[in-house]
Amino acid sequence: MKKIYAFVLAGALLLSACGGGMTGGDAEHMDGEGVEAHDYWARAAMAGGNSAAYMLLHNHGTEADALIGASSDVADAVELHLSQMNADGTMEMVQQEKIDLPADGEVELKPGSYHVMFIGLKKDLAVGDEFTLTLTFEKAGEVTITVPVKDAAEMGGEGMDGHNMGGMEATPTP
Ligand SMILES: [Cu+2]
Repeated sequence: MKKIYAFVLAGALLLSACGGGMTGGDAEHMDGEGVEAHDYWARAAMAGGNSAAYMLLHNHGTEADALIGASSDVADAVELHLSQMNADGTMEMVQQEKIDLPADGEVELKPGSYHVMFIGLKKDLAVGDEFTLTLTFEKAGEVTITVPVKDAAEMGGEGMDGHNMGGMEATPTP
């Protein structure tokens, strides 16, 4: 678990370094209230395949909330997933009914952990593309974001030097 954390942290730092200033200030920005999505991106993938979106969700409210669903027209199905490590070291993805979002707190959707899964892409998601994703929260309602497509290897594969993670087989998907 530690290995994955280090890997993901490197990706998050990379993201915040290049993701600043690209948000448009629409529904996802409700200053000091409700739920905000930050630093979102989705992994590039081919039509017919699967992809996943990652983001930081911030709950500004004083009550706990939860992500209870997501929808997009880029895929046949959009599900909430959690990737987790089995005792034998293999990764598996488990569908989640919801992803809890604590009061005045945040939850990170990231490779190898929580993610929004796109199953059966209707078109290629190429690096540089964007698509619309609607997130549904238990209390905050719907938040629609425009998600940029990025190269997952690039997002997570850099900044790994010095972590001695034993090679790419430690990289979970998605
Ligand atoms: Cu998944």
